[in-house]
Amino acid sequence: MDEVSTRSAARPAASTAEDALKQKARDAGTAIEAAQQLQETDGFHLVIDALKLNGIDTIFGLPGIPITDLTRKLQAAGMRVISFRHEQSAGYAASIAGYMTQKPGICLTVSAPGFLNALTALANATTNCFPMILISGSSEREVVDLQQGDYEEMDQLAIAKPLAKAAFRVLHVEDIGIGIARAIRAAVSGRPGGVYLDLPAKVFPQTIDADVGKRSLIKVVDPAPRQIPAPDAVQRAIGLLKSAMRPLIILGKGAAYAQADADIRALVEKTGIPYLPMSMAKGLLPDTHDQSAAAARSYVLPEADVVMLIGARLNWLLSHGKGKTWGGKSSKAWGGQKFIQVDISPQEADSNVRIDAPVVGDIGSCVSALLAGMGSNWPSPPADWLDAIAERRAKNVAKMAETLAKDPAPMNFHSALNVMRDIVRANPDAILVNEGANALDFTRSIVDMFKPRKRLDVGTWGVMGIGMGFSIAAAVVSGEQVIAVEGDSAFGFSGMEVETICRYNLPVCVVIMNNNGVYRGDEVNPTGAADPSPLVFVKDARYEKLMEAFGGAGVRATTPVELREALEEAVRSRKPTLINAVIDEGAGTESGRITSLNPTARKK
Ligand code: ADP
Ligand code: TZD
Ligand code: MG
Repeated sequence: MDEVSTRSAARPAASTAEDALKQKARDAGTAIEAAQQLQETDGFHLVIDALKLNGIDTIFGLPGIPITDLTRKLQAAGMRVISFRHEQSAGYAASIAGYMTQKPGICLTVSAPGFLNALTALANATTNCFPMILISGSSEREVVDLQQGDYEEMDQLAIAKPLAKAAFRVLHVEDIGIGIARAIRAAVSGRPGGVYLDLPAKVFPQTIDADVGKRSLIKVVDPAPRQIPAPDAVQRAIGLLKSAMRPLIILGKGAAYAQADADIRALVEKTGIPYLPMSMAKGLLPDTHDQSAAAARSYVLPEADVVMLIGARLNWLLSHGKGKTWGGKSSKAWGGQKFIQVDISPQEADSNVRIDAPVVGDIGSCVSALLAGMGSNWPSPPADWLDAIAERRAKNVAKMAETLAKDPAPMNFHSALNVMRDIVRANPDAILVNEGANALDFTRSIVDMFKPRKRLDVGTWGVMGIGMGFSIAAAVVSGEQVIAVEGDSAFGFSGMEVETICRYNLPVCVVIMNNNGVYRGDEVNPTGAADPSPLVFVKDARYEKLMEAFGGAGVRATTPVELREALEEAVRSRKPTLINAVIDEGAGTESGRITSLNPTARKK
């Protein structure tokens, strides 16, 4: 349908009064005036109105054909438009905004290359169950489909489909409302994920009668409906948990996402069961909680007899629920545990090992049903189990304290992160973004979190490049201080966004754990030729000058004292800051904690 017929089809019969107005406007000379008099709207405005109607107030994107004017008009309409230097960062920002707020984070890009740049973030959002909508402008369908070589030609919908939870395209202005409603529902209902919405250039300037346009918009009612678990499933889970001699609870980022913080804490405390937080579930209960078994992880996983997973998948991060980590005799053998899995996705159960008691529903509803079903006198777990954990925990904590107390020169991960740990304890509302290998693993194990959803990291894929996008979104969405602990390699993936941080004057302090390379900085080219090892970077790189280049504060810190001072000042001033923390280049290990997954490292 071409534009003219679309418009005439959508428009109600003109009244005589309208005809008169139209004539008058024509007489006045311009078509624009005629349109104004008739109160038409267009695709640009309907996209904006549809988003606003659904409570979307922030857009992460990067302008260009065909969405330049949309970014401008979004801002003019009072929305926050955060404009990035690379679409991948905008995409990561949108996805983590979605995780933090339970509203789909919106990323807006141009066609083909801009779309592709954001696609990694969309796929990562789907993988991590973050609700996000990637809206990309696209070229002329007729030309794209005949492959006639349009400007930035690409069949974006087809490419996005396998990487997104859902993908939609709007071809007519009157379908914008439906398109956005479907995208929102797909992103946030059930298991959240990344959704693609394709908006061809032609749709934006298409006009439609303003009233008709308004009526075409949908305010989505109950976008993420509660999913109540079946009572028998709840009873089955309670029965199994009650039979346990060595029970364990594992909290995942799905539990953090669900924002059922008080009930989750009540469940853990009422049962007295030790728990392990997955990386982004740290802080759901304070890491210093009595029942945290994090410091005894390698003891509790193989020893537990009944494990309740709440919003955590038995993927590689949990060694697939089997093998030696779980006390199995060989690398793929079941360790004998019985599993309860609380998850919104019915397909998640049995993905890796048998789930004896799946509880399917949203975590808020499931946890409150479990709490209700447990009644008031739940017996606490056997004392020998709790005592054994407490003993391991105390031993490991003491060992770690000893390591942290050392002050080697040059600084290592431990002595630097000992400072970070103090700063985060003193600022529990600050949001910690974290990526790298050693820089990630050491931070996760050393830096305690005290509040829910304060730790944002590389997630299910262990992807590098989330750093600045996550930091920017976290600061924009929450207004809180953000501290990004970055490997020097990890930082490089999104480093140019320090300009974005300065431009929006965000309270982000980037701390680069600078060990001159990927995992460590002391590798050499075995041939002796001039090219450096593929794993190392320029020695003593002055990353702090990058932040200074855009007006932020840059500090080079070579000792824990200097690092502490710089961090305290960053938090006090809330100024964009980059601290180049110089770490011993020989301090790290290959692949950090996941060396066993690295095929060549095992040969060594
Ligand atoms: P982690 O990496 O922390 O172990 P995962 O990303 O593997 O966590 O698992 C998160 C799980 O949480 C997913 O299986 C997802 O379906 C589930 N989930 C996400 N949101 C909810 C929710 N609101 N209610 C129930 N389950 C949820
Ligand atoms: N590319 C992407 C997108 N994600 C990845 N995870 C990798 C490459 C591989 N990779 C890791 O898994 S960690 C890492 C890379 C390149 C960087 C490690 O170096 P770092 O951290 O400087 O960030 P440490 O502290 O030196 O270990
Ligand atoms: Mg490094």
